[in-house]
Amino acid sequence: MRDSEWFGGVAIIAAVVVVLVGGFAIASETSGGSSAPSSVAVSYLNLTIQINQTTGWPQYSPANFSVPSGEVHVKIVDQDIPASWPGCACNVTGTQGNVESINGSAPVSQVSWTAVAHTFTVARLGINVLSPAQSTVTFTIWLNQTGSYAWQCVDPCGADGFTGAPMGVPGFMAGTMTVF
Ligand SMILES: [Cu+2]
Repeated sequence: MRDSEWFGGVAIIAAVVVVLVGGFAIASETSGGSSAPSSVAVSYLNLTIQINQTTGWPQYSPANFSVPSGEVHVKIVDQDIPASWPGCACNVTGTQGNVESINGSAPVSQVSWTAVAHTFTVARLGINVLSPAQSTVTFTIWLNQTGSYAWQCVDPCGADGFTGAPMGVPGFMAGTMTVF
């Protein structure tokens, strides 16, 4: 390589760096201006599962709630006592990537039946999320259509497995999610 070729290469690299730095500066100015680019609406939904002190039943709180359409980051804090669900396939479906994160872990697409205490299941949207006791579950869902969607826990957490309260009791292990 001759010296003139080497210096030519350096000049081209320097020019590219200048263009990149210049582009970054322009992008920063634009994002701080009044005409911010249209962005995807992101909202947050926090649900808690606690033992109702009056009935002694585990209860989702809130059980009936409204959430904007778009991308929703959901967090479920499950404070119930440990439980298991023998025979459960316990696959995560209907979330972004069909995964959930438990206590900040790497995303998982399946949860061991030995740990599952409750579920958050929205049949019409194909959403099924597993909730281990005394854990925090996070996941992201996309809500494309407004309307009312029934949700329920399909884990047999009732007095007699699949039957009996609070299974299917509105305000406890069932409710309505309104997408607006
Ligand atoms: Cu349940």
